[in-house]
Amino acid sequence: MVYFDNAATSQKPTAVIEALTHYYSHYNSNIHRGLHTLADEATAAFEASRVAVQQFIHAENHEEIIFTKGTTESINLIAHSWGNTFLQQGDEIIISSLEHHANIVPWQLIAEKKGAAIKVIPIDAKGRIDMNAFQQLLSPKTKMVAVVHASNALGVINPVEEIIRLSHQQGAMVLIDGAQSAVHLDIDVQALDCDFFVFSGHKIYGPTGVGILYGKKELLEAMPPYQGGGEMIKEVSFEKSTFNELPFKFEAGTPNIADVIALKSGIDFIQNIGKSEIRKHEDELLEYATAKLKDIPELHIKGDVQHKVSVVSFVIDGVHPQDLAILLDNQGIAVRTGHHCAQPLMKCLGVVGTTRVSFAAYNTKEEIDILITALNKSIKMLK
Ligand code: 7TS
Repeated sequence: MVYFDNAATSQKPTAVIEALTHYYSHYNSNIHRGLHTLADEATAAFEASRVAVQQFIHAENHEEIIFTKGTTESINLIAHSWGNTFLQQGDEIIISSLEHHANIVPWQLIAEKKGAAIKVIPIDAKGRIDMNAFQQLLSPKTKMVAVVHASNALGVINPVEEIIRLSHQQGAMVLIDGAQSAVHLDIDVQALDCDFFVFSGHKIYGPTGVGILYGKKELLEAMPPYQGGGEMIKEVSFEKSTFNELPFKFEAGTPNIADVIALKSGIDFIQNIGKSEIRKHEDELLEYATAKLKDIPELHIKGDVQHKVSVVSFVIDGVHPQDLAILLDNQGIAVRTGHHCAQPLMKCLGVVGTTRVSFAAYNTKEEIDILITALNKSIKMLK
């Protein structure tokens, strides 16, 4: 089995699986509200995960880390809570052509409700953002710039530092979708100075069902709760409720305790090897795979740029990605094919979909050799 679908979700280190089992076997309990030993233990582990995430992205305060169920929910929370409060008729939201549907649809929903407009930054044929066009789009009407850090479909890394700087000059907020970057790149939200940074635990070797929303404290404090219920209140009467402080204001109900706790083991896995070591390894795999893929005459890489994370996306003349995926699967190779939840991007690139190969820390060059052999065999069968 060769697993090259890491951009969709990574496999889980043993320590992550054991952290889940250990929690359920030894200290399963609800958190923040029990006055007993198990509840204290679970609460401490849950909050330790928050601190681990804070350090992972170098946030100033642990209150700025909100646990959600994924990148998708994090963006929906911001679009709903921030958007309902701060967007007005005629305001503009800028996104890029590279966005995952999760960073398009929530903005469409709130834009429609508030009478705001969405503007889209174009890209060139290699998937690079057109920074001149971006500057043309930016105006005092721009209230939010929501862009992906690294494209899930192509791997292309966006110049987010420059995007943030230019957006702030116009007084716009910036949300960075870090779903693909958090695992590969060093993230320092204070140095970036982004207003929001969102990502998913399951793509950084953690369990599914945990997402992270980082927001600057003063912004989160100015935003109303997303959902109401337990945990997020200070006092409730039938007439009126007052809300808990950060981060609990945004974490209504019993959270995903086990998965949040186990996320820390995923982060520890990355930190123990070292992000730069992992990146060095992944870059080698990327370079090796890119060179080998380019040897196949009818294969064309999409997003073939220098500055990218370990994702290679390609099309093959006369071969439908779906047919290819089935043949590769029969040979024990997991790749992703299709539009990668980025239909507008596929349209910009003029393709129906691509075949995407994405690498993680545990992949090897031998596995790439297996892929290349299988690809050549499959192309022969399909042509
Ligand atoms: N943003 C980006 C850039 C993503 O890659 C994904 C998931 C999401 C948002 C949504 O994350 P979720 O955890 O809330 O689902 N990307 C992919 C992918 O490329 N293949 O499967 C999921």
